[in-house]
Amino acid sequence: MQRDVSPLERARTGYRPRLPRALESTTATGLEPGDPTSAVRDAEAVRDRFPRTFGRPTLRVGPGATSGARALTVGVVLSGGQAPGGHNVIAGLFDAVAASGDGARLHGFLGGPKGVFTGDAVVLDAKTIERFRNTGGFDMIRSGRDKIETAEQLAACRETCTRLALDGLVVVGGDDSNTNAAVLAEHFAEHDMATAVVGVPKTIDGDLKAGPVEASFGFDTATRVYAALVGNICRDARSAAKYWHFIRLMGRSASHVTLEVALQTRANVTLIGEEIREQGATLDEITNRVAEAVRRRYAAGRSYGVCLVPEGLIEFIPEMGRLIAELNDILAGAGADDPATRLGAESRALFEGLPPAIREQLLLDRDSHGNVLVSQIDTELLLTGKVAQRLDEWKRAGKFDGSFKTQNHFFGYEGRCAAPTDFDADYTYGLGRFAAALIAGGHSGYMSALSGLAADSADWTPVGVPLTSLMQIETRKGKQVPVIAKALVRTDAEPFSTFAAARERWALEDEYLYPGAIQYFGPDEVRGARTRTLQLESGVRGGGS
Ligand code: FBP
Repeated sequence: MQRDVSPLERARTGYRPRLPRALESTTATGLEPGDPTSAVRDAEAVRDRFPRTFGRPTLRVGPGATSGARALTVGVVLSGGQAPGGHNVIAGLFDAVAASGDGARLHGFLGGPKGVFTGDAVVLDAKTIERFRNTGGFDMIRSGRDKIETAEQLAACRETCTRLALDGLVVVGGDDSNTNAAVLAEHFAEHDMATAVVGVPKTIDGDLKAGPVEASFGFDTATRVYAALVGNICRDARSAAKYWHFIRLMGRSASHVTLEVALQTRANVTLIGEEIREQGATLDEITNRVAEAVRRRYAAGRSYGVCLVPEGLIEFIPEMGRLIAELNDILAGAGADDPATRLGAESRALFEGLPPAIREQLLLDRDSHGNVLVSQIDTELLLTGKVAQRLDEWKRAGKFDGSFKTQNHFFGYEGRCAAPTDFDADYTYGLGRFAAALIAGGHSGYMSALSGLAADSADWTPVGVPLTSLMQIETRKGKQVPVIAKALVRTDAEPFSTFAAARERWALEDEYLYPGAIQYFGPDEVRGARTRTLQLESGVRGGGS
């Protein structure tokens, strides 16, 4: 039965994503190698782990070169958290695969990486793809957070790809999932498999970027959803003039989402985890900073405000970060009945001083990559509790005589499945098309990337980026392993400096911007605006969003 769709969804499925000129010839695109690559850091150790796929050159579309099109059979898997545009990666891939010749086929693995090792897949046909063009969500084939790591799982993936005679497997995921893709590419190379493994950079967190990979898809749409909501809250705060709103924003171990939303809305106080780590600021110091902003605004006649908190803040506070790292190692080991008893003295004292709810949340199961689930930790509540305590102390000392009434929010899931903006719709469609070109050329262990994203989409440059070139060694589950490096907010880069130069003013005055809802129709400069982060990183200054 045909499902009912909203008028917007119906209108939006008719949108035709704009392709970079370089990709107009679909899979017949020939690719030319650049210089060999290394790794972000720890090159020798990364080479040892990836002897067959390390050091490959980047690939760019060459003038007139063709790769010799043949009918392709490809599999695609969506991995990790949802991000707007996933369906368009599949649509771009589908169109390129379908154009490669009669008998071409696209398999969609169901429920994330587990679908690959259990061989759970469906053939994606034109009718299915049509229904999902330009829609948000990953519900076409769903996602999952399983990791492909054991020898059995790797062998099962090999078996699946051989059985389906895949020319390529496209892994759409974040840093951890693309690390998985690199492992799979190396394993397939070791076994002389014909399946090329290609990654696509996905995550609303915005922390999968390096060199030619300028942004992960989904960041644009998700931050616009959050900014619209935060803008509305800023206006409510100013209208009612009685609440401080504390808003935790998704982004896991990076504060890009929070920084972007601050730049789009000019909320009064924004905490950036990376700066806090650099400063070595303690929870007590952070509490003082926020309480001081409350006190100063009250003195200026404003007993309201908006404070943005990155969900990963807790890991950036040095003493909390140490505590979480210790807990991660303890929980990764077997038979920890009461993990708190195994903490070192300093961490144990800190742990015991935390509110019971936070203690429980810190002990929740880790994800399959060994990460703490920061989305489950109510950091904004921890902070409002501490700030309220501090203001009470100041009241008793005669330093503050105002009121501090709070509202707490957590924005994350609200933005991950929104219909992609024009930017994300175009970007993801192009990434899917280019992934097919990499497969047609037999290039395994590559990430599909489009560069020059601040420019018009017709001018974007496709680049094949070796996955190993994005790697470094990190400790995971107590072991040293090569992983794709997370790009954190850089306090010496333009997006942060722009924010830092204005934050004193934003804290005291009401300079709020109200970005409003995402526009899918209307003037180009509204529909096609780039995030402030992308603009500032690309050297475009000035203007609000
Ligand atoms: P990815 O890194 O997999 O894209 O996930 C992003 C994210 O939305 C984080 O911002 C958040 O902490 C996490 O997923 C939540 O995970 P879950 O969906 O499993 O609750």
